[in-house]
Parts: sequence; C-alpha cells; structure tokens
Amino acid sequence: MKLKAKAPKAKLGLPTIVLLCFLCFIAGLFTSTLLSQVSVPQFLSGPRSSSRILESEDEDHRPILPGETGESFIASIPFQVLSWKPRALYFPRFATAEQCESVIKRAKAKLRPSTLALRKGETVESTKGTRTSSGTFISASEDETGVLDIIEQKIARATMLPRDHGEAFNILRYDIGQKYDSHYDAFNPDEYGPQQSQRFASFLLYLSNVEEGGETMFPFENGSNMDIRYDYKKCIGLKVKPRQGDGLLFYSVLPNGTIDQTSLHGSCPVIRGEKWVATKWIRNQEEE
Ligand SMILES: O=C(O)CCC(=O)C(=O)O
Repeated sequence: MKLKAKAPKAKLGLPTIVLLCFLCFIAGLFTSTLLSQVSVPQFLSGPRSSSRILESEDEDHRPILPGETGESFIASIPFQVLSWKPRALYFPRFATAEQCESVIKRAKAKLRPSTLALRKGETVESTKGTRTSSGTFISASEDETGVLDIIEQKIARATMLPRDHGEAFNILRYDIGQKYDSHYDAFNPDEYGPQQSQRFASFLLYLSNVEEGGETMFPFENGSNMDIRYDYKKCIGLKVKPRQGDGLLFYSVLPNGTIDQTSLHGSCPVIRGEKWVATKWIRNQEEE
C-alpha cells in the first residue's frame, strides 16, 4: 500500500494576518509619497504654482459671513483700468443686449433736445451747438420692466457708491453729426456758483454700437494737451469706442475733494450709425 505523501498545511493565525496588513499599508504609504515627489512637475511644485492651484479651487471663492448691509455672494464684475488720470474704468459686457434694447425702447418716445447747465454769463444762445444730442431722464423706479433697477444695483456694486447718490438715468441718442463738446461733469463753484452737492463720478452704459465715431474722449488724459490752447470741439486724447452693453466709469473729483482737471471729456461726433448711451451721474451726497 502506497502512502500518499501529504503536503503540510500552512496555517496563518490572526496575529500574522494583522501584521501582514500593517506591513502592506506601510509599504503603500511609502510608495505613494515617493511617487508624488518624483512625478509632480517642477512648475507645479513651487510657491507660485501652489497659489495657482488654490486660486482655481472653489474653497477660495466662498463667501464669508457678511455684515448687515452686505451680500451673501461673491460678485464678479470684470473691469479694466483705462486710466489713472482721470480715474477711469471700463466694464466689458456690463449689461445684456436685451437690457440695452429695453432701455432704448423705453426712452425713444420721450426724447427732447439735450440741455446744458449754464456758467455765469452764458446763455442758451451762446452755448448753442455744444451739446446736440437728444435725451430724457428716467429713474429706475419709473421703469416698470425692472431693467434700470438691475443696472442701477450693479453700478452701485461696481462703484461702491450708494444708489441714493445717483441722479436719474439720462438716456441719450446721438444721430449723425451730433456730439457733446469737452466739458466737466463736476461744477466749479467759481464758474457755476455755490453747489449743494457735486457730481462725483459718472457711469456711462453704452446701449448701442456705433459704426463710426461717437467715442467718449478724454483730451487731458495723463496731463496731455493741457499746456496748449486746446480747442474744446476737438476730438482727441483717450477715446473709448461705444459697444453695446459695455460700461465706462470715471471720477470727476479727486480723493482730496477737488475737481480732477484731467476728467474733461466729451462725445465725438457720430460719423456713421447712431449712438445710444445711458449716463448716471453720482453725487457726493444723497439725492433728494
Ligand atoms: O456720450 C458720451 O460719450 C459722453 C456723455 C457725457 O459726457 C455726459 O453725459 O456727461
């Protein structure tokens, strides 16, 4: 009788299994640490890249608990600094095409020839031709569509100037050849007499594209042309081409409270097409 040789059975006890698991865990940990050090490219491992990674994470853009008058969300309003002298910012796509068309529709039936604030000694006759557009004033509360309300709120966020400091929107239309010669929005008391409050900043929302001409111009930007006898009808300096929905903000008053001489601006004549713009003048005091 042949006896079958029996292979001895390896028996693993619980302590051995636990020890083996532990060893596997340690080995895995070691390998992953080694791999992460080897495989992260150089450009991702420096301090700049780690901030880049953080920037793209939502964690970084989470709103924090606001104050009683604050907002519970992070607003994103892209802008470009166009100039420091005057302080001018450009806001691409500030409003939608539909919002712009709605404002134009609302204003169309109410247009009248634009008027001017007169300096001491000036008359309607002597200033004829300075501002040849037509326009109308519409406040946000008058606009039952709610569009001006949305735009006004956004302007207040972008400027951090309270809504109740703003005048009603002045909706303007310039036809071919129409323009606004260079002027200041702030009123110099020496020229206009004592002022209750001052136009501090201006926000222009372009409601239409213009085929040619119609730029908003700043002839004294960065001090240029200030030392020559500048002809106020000339369209020179920094020019902003109107594009439907874009916004332009500039400050007429310096942080020290005096009028910024470089904030002189105007509208170049429209050469082709038609220009529509909504101007919001924002004062240094609450509007009555
Ligand atoms: O129409 C523009 O581009 C400028 C308007 C303007 O200067 C104003 O409303 O004070």
